Amino acid sequence: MKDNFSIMTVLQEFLVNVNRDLDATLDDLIPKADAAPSRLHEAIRWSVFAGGKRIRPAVLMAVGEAFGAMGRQLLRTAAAVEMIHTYSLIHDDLPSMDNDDLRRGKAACHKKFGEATAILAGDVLQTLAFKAAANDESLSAETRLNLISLLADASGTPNGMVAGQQLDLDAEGKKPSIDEIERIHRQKTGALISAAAVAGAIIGHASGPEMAAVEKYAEKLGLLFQITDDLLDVTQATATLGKTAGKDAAAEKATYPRLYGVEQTRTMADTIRDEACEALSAIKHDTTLLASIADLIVSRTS
Ligand code: GRG
Repeated sequence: MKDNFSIMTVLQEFLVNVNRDLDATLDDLIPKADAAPSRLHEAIRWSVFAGGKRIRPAVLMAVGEAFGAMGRQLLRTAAAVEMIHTYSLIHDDLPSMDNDDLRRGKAACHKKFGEATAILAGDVLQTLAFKAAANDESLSAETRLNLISLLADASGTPNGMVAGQQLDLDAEGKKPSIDEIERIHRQKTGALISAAAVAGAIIGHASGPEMAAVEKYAEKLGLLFQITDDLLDVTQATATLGKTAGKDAAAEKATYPRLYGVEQTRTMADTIRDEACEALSAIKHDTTLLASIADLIVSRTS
């Protein structure tokens, strides 16, 4: 049995390796900054390589590796998920959406390159993501199609991220019920995190019951991530977050702290972390790393 310190050391090492390999894959997949039209490619690279935490790729790689998949079979899909995530952040920061000047500790894409280029940079990242999944020669055609369908459902509508963003916009200034808040969280943030975990399980050929366990774990992880994000928005400073703090309250956003207060929300986050870890018990492989990712999410400070 490993102690907590060695589990965290293994996790840190895993994250460093994921970041290194993922960045190399993204660098391959995205046109170079000097390729025409260079303003567009500079804008894409500005946002992709701005220092994100790479949580979604880490979840995908950890699940895939738990089921015995090789890193090279996982990296393109992990890059696809990160490209979809980065596109969503670029569009979310636009004046017509969340109107934020700061992302990943740097100027938001539209502040640096202008609104029109930022919209196009997000558009291109989305198409590059699906191209990366379609052209992944390390996977069978059937697996690629399953992954493309999974990513499309998680990104779009009616149950994916874009629909979740619309629900979030619609809820501004209202007092949504807990069910409505959960639905927004599940779609806006949870859907892509869940898809990352499920993609790892698809690539690792998880059995039916194990896939159900991954889905349960992933659903809890997505919710946990958003609840933590809500908590950080009210408890952390802008410099620590790398994005503007306190925006949810200012926009009267639908959040857990707004409904339950900070302390009760922390307790709820701990319960959801425990439920995520319980779901892992149905998996007959080593899931220590997956449990430590849930711990990392609940204890993160940015
Ligand atoms: C505009 C299509 C569209 C969708 C927007 C992602 C999203 C949906 C909105 C972002 C708003 C937001 C701050 C949501 C909270 C959870 C979240 C997705 C945080 C950002 O993800 P991190 O913390 O970011 O993983 P990094 O920069 O580390 O990758």
